Amino acid sequence: MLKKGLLVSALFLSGAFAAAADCSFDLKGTDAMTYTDAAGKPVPEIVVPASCADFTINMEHVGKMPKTAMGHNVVVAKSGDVKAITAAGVKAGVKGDYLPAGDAKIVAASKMVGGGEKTSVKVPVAKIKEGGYNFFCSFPGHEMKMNGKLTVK
Ligand SMILES: [Cu+2]
Repeated sequence: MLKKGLLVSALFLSGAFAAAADCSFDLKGTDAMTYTDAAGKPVPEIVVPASCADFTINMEHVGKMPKTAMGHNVVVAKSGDVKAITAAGVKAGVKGDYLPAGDAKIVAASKMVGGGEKTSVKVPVAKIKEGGYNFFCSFPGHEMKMNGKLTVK
């Protein structure tokens, strides 16, 4: 009885961990104005499994610079809307996380963080299923380097 119970909980736990891994991605932000994966490699694209209801992008700022100088966030929007969002974001300033408040073009956005801080953003997969979406940092000038494709497969 005890053995069977342990096996069932082991299976349940491994299933739960696998699901969590599939529907999330761990991104790092650096003082060099880049996003990297856990291994420190560039992230030109994040593939989102179509089976996920929500997809979470976790972002850890592994640098040391403050939010005011090298802040990073993760914003999701249609590729064609990125420039308009970052342009409007400059006006919002660091207090507004360099994002226009209430802009319908923003599908999802994390808060802006500085070195040593973490944040995350939950993306409703149904909203990005049609394709053509990107993830990027809205800190002024960062989108040039901190920008990748978000592809549902
Ligand atoms: Cu940034």
